[in-house]
Amino acid sequence: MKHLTTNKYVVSWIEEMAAMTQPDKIVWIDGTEEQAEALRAEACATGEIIKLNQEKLPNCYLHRTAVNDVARVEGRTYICTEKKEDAGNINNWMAPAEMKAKLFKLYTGSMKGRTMYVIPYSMGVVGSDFAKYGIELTDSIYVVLNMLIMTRVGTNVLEALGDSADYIKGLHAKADIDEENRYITHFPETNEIMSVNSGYGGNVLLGKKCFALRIASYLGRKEGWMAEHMLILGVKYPNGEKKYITAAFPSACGKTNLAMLIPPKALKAEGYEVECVGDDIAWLRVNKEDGKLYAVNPENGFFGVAPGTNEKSNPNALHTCLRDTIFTNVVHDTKNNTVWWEGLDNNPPQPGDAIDWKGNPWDCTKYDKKDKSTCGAHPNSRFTALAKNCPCISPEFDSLKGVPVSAIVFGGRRAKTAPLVYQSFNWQHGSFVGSIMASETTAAAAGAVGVVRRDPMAMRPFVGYNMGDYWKHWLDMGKVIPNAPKIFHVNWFRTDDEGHFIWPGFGDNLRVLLWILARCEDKVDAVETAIGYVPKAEDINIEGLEGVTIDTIRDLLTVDVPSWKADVENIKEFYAQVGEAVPATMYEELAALEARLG
Ligand code: GTP
Ligand code: SPV
Ligand code: MN
Repeated sequence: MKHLTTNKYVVSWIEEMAAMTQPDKIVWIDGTEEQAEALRAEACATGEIIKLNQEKLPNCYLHRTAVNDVARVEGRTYICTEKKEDAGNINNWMAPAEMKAKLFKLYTGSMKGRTMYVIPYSMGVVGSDFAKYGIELTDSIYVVLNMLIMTRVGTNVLEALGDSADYIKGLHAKADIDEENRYITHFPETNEIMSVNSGYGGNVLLGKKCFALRIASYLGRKEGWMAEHMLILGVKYPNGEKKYITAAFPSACGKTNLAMLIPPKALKAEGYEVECVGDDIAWLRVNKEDGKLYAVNPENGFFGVAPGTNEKSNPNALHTCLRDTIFTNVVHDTKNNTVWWEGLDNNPPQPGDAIDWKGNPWDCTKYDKKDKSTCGAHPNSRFTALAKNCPCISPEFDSLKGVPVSAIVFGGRRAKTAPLVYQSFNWQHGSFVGSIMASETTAAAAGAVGVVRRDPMAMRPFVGYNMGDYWKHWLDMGKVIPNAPKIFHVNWFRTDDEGHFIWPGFGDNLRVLLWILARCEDKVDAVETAIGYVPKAEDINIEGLEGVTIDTIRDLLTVDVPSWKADVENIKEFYAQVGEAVPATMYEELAALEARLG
């Protein structure tokens, strides 16, 4: 076997993994277009992917996963540290030796008759201070093609790594796609990720949630930086000035949509623009020169939710995935050889011309909004698309030092309780606001949908160590950022008594972002409430907004004291569950909130 590197740590690890999985051959991924094209052709020949209409959707493909394998599996995701308390009560834990013994059985011989692909990749711009390197071994061409979009892949990564042992080892084997033996496991103390029996997104694209959040959050605490489930966007003012915001919302709660928003007409006319730096993950470091927190997006593409994406809700995302895209689990329109999903438009492919996400003929006339089993596209179907194809991608996307963050925004999907927007009193209180975040669950993870659960900093499924220690890291970071961002909380999802969203959302969310940025510069007043600073209703610009009056805004901004009191009780239970590692400061903030609520 000829390896693309002489790095002895890399070579010996690959040989060890190959001895266990026993592939027929090993192929290095070099990042060239020729190799990618050959792999696409091979995957088309086996039916693993379908080549779509190349006139309408150049270089686009469709893939369907196994029916039992359509989302992240939190119940089968493990943090394997030597001591259980280092993983904490919120993560699943198993001792490394025990987990490895279990995995050894599942991996042994799993690649017989298959090819093992070796993917050298970088999270962040190769050679930048932020960048971290990884190698993923996989027996899935689909994974290779996705990684080529989502990360920076190629021989330059190996050159940058040199002889160093400082890289993240990732092993993925499809095995039998057996849910009973599916494991997504992390060994933060030895920089290893091992995934088996899945072929879906976040379970197998190991650079994403496994590395850039779970392992990176662990490294961030050790090294004094942060890895967060956050979008990064820039707001360009009519005078040309730019301000950057990061926002943490749980899975399928609006990061991609906010990151690429198109300003409403009235604001566009004034000259406002929004630029996207990232839609899912932010790595944050303190800049020594100006003492501000700087953010980079370590990814190279978007793995975005398809359903609901349309010309009105998110035209930028739609245009991003018109070329060089892999669609997963959407409807195949066989007449046009294109794709469709719920919420794209009102012209679904007709019976006879439509194949659903499971690969069966689909009858759109039988579609019933309330019955998920009638969907053509899976609710968690996705597009994998290149960031550079996004019409509003920021010129700072490839920046080596990142962008300075003015505001950090937390947000969840909550029908009641959380107002449209509020500002925390300071960093410490803001960290507390993050720790008590709650949101209704979505199709992004296996399990029930629509159940409110606490999802601190939108990181509940992604913290690679003890949740309480993670909160302590947040509090500690506040002490070492001289010019720290201000921290806010938003909720686009408040509903009326009939269950309709009150706030129009999407592009109109810019109206809220402008209030947030005005607060960061002390340009606007606010009302102090028990939970934080809330806008004066007249300070949210509603010019040109149909159906929304100042009374609607007042309603959206109310702090409902009884429901907050009920929430406090639920927070106490959650803190008890997180356990001993919860910093005393968080309990002080909780007591202070309770006192202010009266
Ligand atoms: P992950 O990729 O899973 O981390 O999710 P994400 O946070 O990027 O979610 P995304 O932007 O893809 O949003 C998913 C869902 O939220 C879709 O169903 C959207 O239609 C809906 N959504 C996004 N923004 C808004 C909004 O402002 N208002 C309302 N009502 N729905 C929204
Ligand atoms: C999420 O679930 O938050 C995602 C999709 O962004 S996945 O990559 O599958 O985790
Ligand atoms: Mn995500």
